[in-house]
Amino acid sequence: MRLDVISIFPEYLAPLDLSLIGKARRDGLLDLHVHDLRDFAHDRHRTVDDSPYGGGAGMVMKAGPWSEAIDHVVTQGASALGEPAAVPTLVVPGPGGEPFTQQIARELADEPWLAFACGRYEGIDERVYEWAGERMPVRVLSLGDYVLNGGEVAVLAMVEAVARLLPGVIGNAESLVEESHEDGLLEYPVYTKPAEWDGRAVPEVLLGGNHRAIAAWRQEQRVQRTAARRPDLLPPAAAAAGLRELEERVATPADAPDLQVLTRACWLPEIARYGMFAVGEEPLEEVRDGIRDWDTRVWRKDGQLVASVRVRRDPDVAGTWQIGRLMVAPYLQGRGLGRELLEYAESLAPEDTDTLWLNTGAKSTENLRMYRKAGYRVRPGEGAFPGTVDLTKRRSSGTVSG
Ligand code: JD8
Repeated sequence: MRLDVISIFPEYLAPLDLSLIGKARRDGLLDLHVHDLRDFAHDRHRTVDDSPYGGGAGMVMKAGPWSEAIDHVVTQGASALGEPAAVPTLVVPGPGGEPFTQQIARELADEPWLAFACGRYEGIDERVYEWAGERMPVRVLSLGDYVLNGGEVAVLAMVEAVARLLPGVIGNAESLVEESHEDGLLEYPVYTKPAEWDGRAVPEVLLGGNHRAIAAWRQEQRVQRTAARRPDLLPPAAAAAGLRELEERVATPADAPDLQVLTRACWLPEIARYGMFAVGEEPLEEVRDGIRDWDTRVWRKDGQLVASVRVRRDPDVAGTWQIGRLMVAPYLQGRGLGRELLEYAESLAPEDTDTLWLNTGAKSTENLRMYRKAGYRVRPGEGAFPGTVDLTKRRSSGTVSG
């Protein structure tokens, strides 16, 4: 990739000689050229700015030097690329620009040639944007909702974000995959030696060598952190508005494949943490049997199955209403949908119900916390399945009580 940067402070871009970007330049993966705008101002003082028409504070950058500088970059670059008609995508950082994101970094990384125009003062004469737009693609991008004194810092960040996506720049491209903003989730916490530091231990799961467990723990950390720190990154509607926004239906055998997927996604942490394999490896036939034997409700968002719960009269205990397989898609967890599902499942209980029953992993801390908060009590002894506990709550007619 060819990169050209125009600035009145070319030395500001010196950090791009360092580290991985510097190495990528030396390895020929990146062809970066920095140009001094003042080289295109021909008066004695190499003036690139003047007072703003209409008055006001500060100075505005003149169109002349900019158009000459951009012309020079295009001519020099096209000849270097051996494509006389080639033009770069011109990126002009500005506080009013389109927010720069990982998605835009990916788009720019697919370009063969980028040119960056670093403004200063109060900005660049607006006619330069129009002039350039008639000659090449122009993207006005903002680094973030705060004010800098010029475009150089933004260009440093954008060049690094783009260049590190180029093949060969980052040693193991694998590490690019699990990064924040790559898939809309923030990164998981990282640790290194010593295992004990300042009386603080590294999470046990990371020391166990069980890669499935580690992957599940890390995914869960990513979802929780994103929900806590950047809920804006999570799909809005289904998360915020709750079940109401989702299409609810009684499940049919046709839902079995999607239900199997959701079940495995929801049981992965259980499997990882406690080896609760049974449910996580339920064959499709058994999923269909479950749909036949339970009143199973499913909720879809844009066709994707994102939540489910099933209920039935306890076949062995009259008056007991069983609630099971309460599931919320991992990316929607942590937003109260589970509690809503539970309340909904309770509301389906027939009039003659006196006890609400459910079952969960004996060590499923989050589930146990939610059920206890909803008034359920853990029954003594092992639950209906190995490694589980049963929980019940008395239901007096019309109302639900502990
Ligand atoms: C380019 C001149 C300074 C901006 C008067 C302060 C980006 N996220 C960002 N914040 N600020 C910039 C940015 C600021 C710039 C220039 C980018 C050129 N300035 C101006 C308008 C108000 N001064 C930016 N990307």
